[in-house]
Amino acid sequence: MERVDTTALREHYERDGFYIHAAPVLPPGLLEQAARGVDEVRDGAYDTGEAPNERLWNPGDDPHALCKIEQPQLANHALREALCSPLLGQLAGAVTGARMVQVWWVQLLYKPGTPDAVSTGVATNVGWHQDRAYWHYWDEDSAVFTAWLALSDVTPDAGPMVFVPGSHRWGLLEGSDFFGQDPDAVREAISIPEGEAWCEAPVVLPPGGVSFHHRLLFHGSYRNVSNGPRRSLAIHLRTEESRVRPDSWVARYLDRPEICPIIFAG
Ligand SMILES: O=C(O)CCC(=O)C(=O)O
Repeated sequence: MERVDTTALREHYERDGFYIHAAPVLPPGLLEQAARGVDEVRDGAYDTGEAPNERLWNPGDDPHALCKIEQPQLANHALREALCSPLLGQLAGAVTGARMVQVWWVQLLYKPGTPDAVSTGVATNVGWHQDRAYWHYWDEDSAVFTAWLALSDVTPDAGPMVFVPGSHRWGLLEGSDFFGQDPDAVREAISIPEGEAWCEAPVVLPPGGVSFHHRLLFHGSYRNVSNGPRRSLAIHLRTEESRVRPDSWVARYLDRPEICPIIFAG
């Protein structure tokens, strides 16, 4: 396994609110199976016999629209295996300095290539948001964060995630809008603190590359204008410094290690 310079990673993550590991964390065979797994789950084929938690796109819906599926690893063996990549766990431990890191939720995000979007009229942006704005079921200071795993080549024209470096230090602000399709309007509704600047850093990744981002970091993504789909998993993680509300819908999966594996134990 690759050696990880934990100090440098952590400094980078704490300073910018994210860290990008632009080299595959999965071996080629598993990468190929996981990419196929994304397509199968999107098509409604579940090799585990279990359905995902929720799907916001179904076969027969507009093929140009963003496809978001909750807990896809319930439905696919290769996606379960991908979550357990030892390097993914090691990096997650390194960026946070945690003793333990566990997967608590996964979102499949399939953003079709729409080079001709003017004629299709479909918007597939992900609006600017802070993840924490949606995560009320975790106690206030819980150390929850995200690893975003690319399962296709996320080139600059493929609608990569875009981070706003340093915005994790602005606190939790009003205005997050994951489904907002007008990036300028969403940004204008956010009160950027005095003396801070809004800068955008696209996260270009090869297949198998991964980025980690802080729960308060503003991020979103523009349209995929390439010719192929952008396949990814947003893998939501927690450290030992987190407490979930026991009655929440998230808590019910935490005791299933094949769905919410512990990927790092330092
Ligand atoms: O895939 C995207 O463009 C956005 C994903 C996201 O919001 C996240 O991983 O927190």
